[in-house]
This record gives sequence, structure tokens and C-alpha cells, in this order.
Amino acid sequence: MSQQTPSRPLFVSTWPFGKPSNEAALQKFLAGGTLLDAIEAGIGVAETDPGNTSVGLAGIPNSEGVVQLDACIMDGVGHRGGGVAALEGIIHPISVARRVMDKTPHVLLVGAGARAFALKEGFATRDVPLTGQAKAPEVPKGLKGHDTIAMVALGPDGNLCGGCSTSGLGHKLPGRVGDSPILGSGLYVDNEVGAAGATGLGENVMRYCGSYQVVEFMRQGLTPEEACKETIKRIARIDPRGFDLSINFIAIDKKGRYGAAGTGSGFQFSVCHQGFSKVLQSPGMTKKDVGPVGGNVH
Ligand code: SD4
Repeated sequence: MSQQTPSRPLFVSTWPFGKPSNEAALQKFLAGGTLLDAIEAGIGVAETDPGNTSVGLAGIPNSEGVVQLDACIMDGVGHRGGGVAALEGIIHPISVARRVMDKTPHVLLVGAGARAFALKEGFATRDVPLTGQAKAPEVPKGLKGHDTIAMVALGPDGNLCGGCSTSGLGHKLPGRVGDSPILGSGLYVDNEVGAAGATGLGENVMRYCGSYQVVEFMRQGLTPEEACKETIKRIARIDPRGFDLSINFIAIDKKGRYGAAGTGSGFQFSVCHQGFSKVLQSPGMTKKDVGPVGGNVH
């Protein structure tokens, strides 16, 4: 069941660590910031949390021991977006993503080019400590220790926006880019309909344009939770791995309805508006939710 609130602004983000981020976003907005300022400030909290090993420079490094960060931001007004990928040594990738959106004719800057842009724009840097994480020789098959913050928001004027930031899959190959900085994959905002964000194994989100699909299902009339579930079902039907995909979505719509769903036992997500800030459990999804998987069954 999607839930609904008339309270604006409304912030929804992935994981329990989204709660302090949501609260910082609400404070920023109440202090006179725009909805985009709020998203940037909220995600910035996760990026500088030294205990967060999956967002920002405390994140688990890649197979060469280097932390490479992915982020994007999207503004429903004007359908604008910006992102950075494989960005090294910059404290706030979400802010660089916003600068790409606001100050360049481009949408996505990567690697050395993204870092050069960030330095030219005066963004703060930090030498990257390995935060005690072991350097790994190869990409592991497991998915442990990676949790993106995706945050979507609905403002009092009915406009939507969102952001996403991650250090990505721990021990990934250098240069690997996940779903999180890719508009339509890790995040998508359509000001006519709603917004969605993803967390999980990026390869399994980006092959299906997951967040875009969630928004398109909302356009067809599904509630946010139904749209998240339907997207997971569709992916599971097509993918040979069925439900063994480690993917999770959050979504909000123009009416202030919000919801989430994830594979397996689901995941926790955070919701905040004035007088309300909670961590909620999303429904989980397994084979029994859809019947046969592994083929293109319709
Ligand atoms: C990635 N989607 O780079 C990110 C990681 C993540 O929960 O969200 N993990 O694949």
C-alpha cells in the first residue's frame, strides 16, 4: 500500500541513513532553501558521514584501493539533470552534479574530467583514506556493503526533484559506473507524474532503466508502491536470474503518495515531512509474487 500525505515538502529516501538526510533537507527548505538546495544539503549529510561506507569518501574503494564516487541530481522544473561518475577525492559529488546541471551544457562528466571540473569550480577535496577496507584483487560476486542514497522530493508548489549519491559497488573495477549517476536508471524525475530512485546492484537496474520504468508505471495510473513492484516483476520476468537481483526502488507522485519495494525481504526507506520522520519497511518480492520467471512471459 502506498501511503499519502498532504504535507509539503515531502522527502523520501533510501535506507535508514536517509532519515538524518531527509531531516537536514527539510531544515534547509524551512530555512529558505529551494527544493534542490534541500536535496543537495540532505544528500550532503550522507556524503560526509564517516560511518557510511557506501556514500561519499568513507565508501568502500575499488579493486585498486581508490574510492570512485557517482552522483546525479534532477530538477523536474525544466526537466534538467546533471551527474558525475568515477569522481575521485571530492567531498560532495552531489554538489558537483548540481554544478554540472546549473553551469554546463552537459549532463554527465566522468573520471578525470569530472574531477578537473570540480577543482576548477572550487569544490573541497580530501585525501582518500582506505577507511580500513581491504584492497581486493578482483570484483567479488557478492553484493555486500553498498547502499546508495537516493532522495526524491515534492515541494509545496507541486514540483518534484531528486538526487542520488554513492561510492558504488565495493571492489568494483576502476572506471566502473553504476546506475546511480545515470538519469533514468538510479534516478528519474518527471514533473508531470512523479519521481523514483534506486539502490541495489546497479548492473541490474541500469540494464532496465529502472527508475524511468517506475515513473512510467505511475504515469499509467499505478501508485508509487505498485509501480516499484511492477518494475521489479517486469525485470524479474525478463532476467534469467529471476528475483535474485538485489534491486530496490523508492517513488513519490504528484499527489504526495509514496512507496517502495525491493527484491528478497525488501529494504528500509525513510520518509519525512513536517512533524514526521520515520524509517519504514518496504514490501519484499520473491518468486511467489509473480509466478514463472526467467523467460519473457507476458
Ligand atoms: C551501484 N546502485 O553502484 C549502486 C550501489 C547501491 O545499494 O545502491 N547499493 O551499483
